[in-house]
Amino acid sequence: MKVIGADVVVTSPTRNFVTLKLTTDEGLTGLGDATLNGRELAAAAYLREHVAPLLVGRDPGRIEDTWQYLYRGAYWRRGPVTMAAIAAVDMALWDIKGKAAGMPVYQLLGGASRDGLLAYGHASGMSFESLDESIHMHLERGYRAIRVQSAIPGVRAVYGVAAQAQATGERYDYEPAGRGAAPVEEDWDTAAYLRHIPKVFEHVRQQFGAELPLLHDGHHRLRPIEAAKLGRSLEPYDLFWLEDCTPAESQQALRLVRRHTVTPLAIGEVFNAVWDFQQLISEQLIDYVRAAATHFGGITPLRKLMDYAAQYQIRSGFHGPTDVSPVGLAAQLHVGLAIHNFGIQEYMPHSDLTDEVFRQSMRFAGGYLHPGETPGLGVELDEQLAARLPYKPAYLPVSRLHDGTMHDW
Ligand code: KDG
Ligand code: MG
Repeated sequence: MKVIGADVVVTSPTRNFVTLKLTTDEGLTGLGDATLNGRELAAAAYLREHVAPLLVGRDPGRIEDTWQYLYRGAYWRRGPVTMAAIAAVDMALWDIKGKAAGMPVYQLLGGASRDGLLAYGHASGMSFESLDESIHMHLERGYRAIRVQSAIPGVRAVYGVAAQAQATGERYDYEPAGRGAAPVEEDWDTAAYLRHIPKVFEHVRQQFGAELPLLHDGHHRLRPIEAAKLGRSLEPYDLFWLEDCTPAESQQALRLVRRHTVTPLAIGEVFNAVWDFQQLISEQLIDYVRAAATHFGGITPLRKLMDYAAQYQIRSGFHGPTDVSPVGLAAQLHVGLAIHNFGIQEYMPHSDLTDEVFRQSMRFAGGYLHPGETPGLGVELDEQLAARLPYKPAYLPVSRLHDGTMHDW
């Protein structure tokens, strides 16, 4: 079999997605996700200009070799743009291999290690009351684990907190990336945040009891000693994890956090190679790996990363926001089902329009996800509909302190 076509589709059904479609001379096709929120066209150009021409004529069965060719052969290794492009190729090749074998990809990875993947949903609120409504709504939808984010008194807008939409009960695709030519500016106050968040979790535990797994995302905003303080102050509320408590690239910062708190830590949604995790895993500075197949070079390196993490009893918590496309989500569901050291899967449903563009075999029931039994990844792209929904510029917000200083968002 040979690859005869490599097409890049950029489409925007409520948000932007970059998808690679590979076509073979035997009529099989494969899909891969290269969506890089706020930098979509850079990933699309990298694929179109520098990767697609190299794929035509190649044997799609040689997944490892193609991955190494694109990674080692480029000289300029790593980085989110490069690794998202390689991820799309890798996923598309696994999709083709699954279709050729007549099996879902998880079967090619060793078969299922469990019946379904425990998922967590995103609850948030501007007040305790709206937060409670949002948690109730998620529980009614079947979620058995909940991420809790809250507005902070004195801070105008907090990233990850949906102002209204959540409590309406309607299908909702939280889109933090605002459409427009430039990012929206939000503000931030670390001291106010550190004072308020323990009160939020005290309230949620009082309302929802001791057993519901609760998670929280710090969005890389704290210095190590602040993160240590937060982790310690949240200990009475028994979090499943505290995510991205410090800017993730400073691996040694986590030593300090770890010395002061036993709140479990999850990190890595912005990482794109095993080297970003090396110290965190080998020194057991984290408990959960947050990588996404889309930003980590695809299924092949994600599987290897999890085998490395398994030696240190570190589990998966793959990044599953709505800017990971249904193709990227499917890729990590197949990995999560196959590995032994699965932990939890982030799951925010995509919009109805996104689900029309990407038809999925994936299902969510009773709090658990399953990639389905369709051969390959289990996602089909409606190219005609995708073509009618062109790219629109959209950016994540930026964040400033009250004196105007730029802060880690
Ligand atoms: O593109 C960035 C978002 O995917 C990210 O901010 C979402 O932090 C996030 C999460 O944990 O889902
Ligand atoms: Mg996060």
